[in-house]
Amino acid sequence: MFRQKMEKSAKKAKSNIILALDLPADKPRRLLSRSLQILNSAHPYLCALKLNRQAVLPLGLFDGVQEILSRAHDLGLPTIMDAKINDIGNTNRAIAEYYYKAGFDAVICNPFVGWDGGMQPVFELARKMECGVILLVYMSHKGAVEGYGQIVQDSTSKWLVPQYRIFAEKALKWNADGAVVGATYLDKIREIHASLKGKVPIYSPGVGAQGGDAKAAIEAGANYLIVGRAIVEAKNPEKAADQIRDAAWRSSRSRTRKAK
Ligand code: 3DU
Repeated sequence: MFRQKMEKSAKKAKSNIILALDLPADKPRRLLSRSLQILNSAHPYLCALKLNRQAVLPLGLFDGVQEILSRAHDLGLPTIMDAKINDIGNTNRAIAEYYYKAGFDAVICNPFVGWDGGMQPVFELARKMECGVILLVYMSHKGAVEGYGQIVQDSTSKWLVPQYRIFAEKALKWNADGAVVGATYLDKIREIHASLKGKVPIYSPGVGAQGGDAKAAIEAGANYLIVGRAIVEAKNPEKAADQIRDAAWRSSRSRTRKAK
């Protein structure tokens, strides 16, 4: 359901840009009105909206966040909660349920906790509620190598492999709706894209403020780009969203043509 919603939305808007609506700390009322302002101006160039705890903490999940979610849904944009859920199954399930019930179409989770008593309850709930689960596979920041990039012994095969390879395999095995791979690591996008065999779409954060390039990330294999500060903190968020959308959409069109 969620995957199809995303595909439909991207096709309609001719955009694979997901807005990360992360604003610098401010008074909740000002945060809410600025968030709605940016969403209202940039929405024609977006395929989805992502919030994280930076927004939920000051605005409240069943308070200010509701206004943003209902506006996004009125505009036809699927919504993603970047919760990076990372606890025992019972807690994970409760957290995911709050977000889904609040109106989020998908949550981002950390596969590090494993399946049994970890992620299984979240996937079961997601299927029941027809919502999505996106897994972190390789994050965009410098220190990602210390966790996602470390060489570990696979618990099943006993082989030494990079952690992110195992996470990519889990994304396939668990039938995740997306895999997050930083736009700042093009070689990782290429490698993970190959191991996902086109069965799990890649969501790439890190374009702009973190140094990643939209065109290069799409050419490497990303399906969607998660963009925050390059839009939100631009003088003209609408124009910034349009420019990034244009570069990314052209590259994804040419990738599709090459693949045919
Ligand atoms: O760097 P930006 O301002 O474009 O924001 C990127 C967003 O994506 C931000 O919400 C952050 O929490 C999220 N994100 C990453 O940056 C890196 C990841 O690996 C996963 C999510």
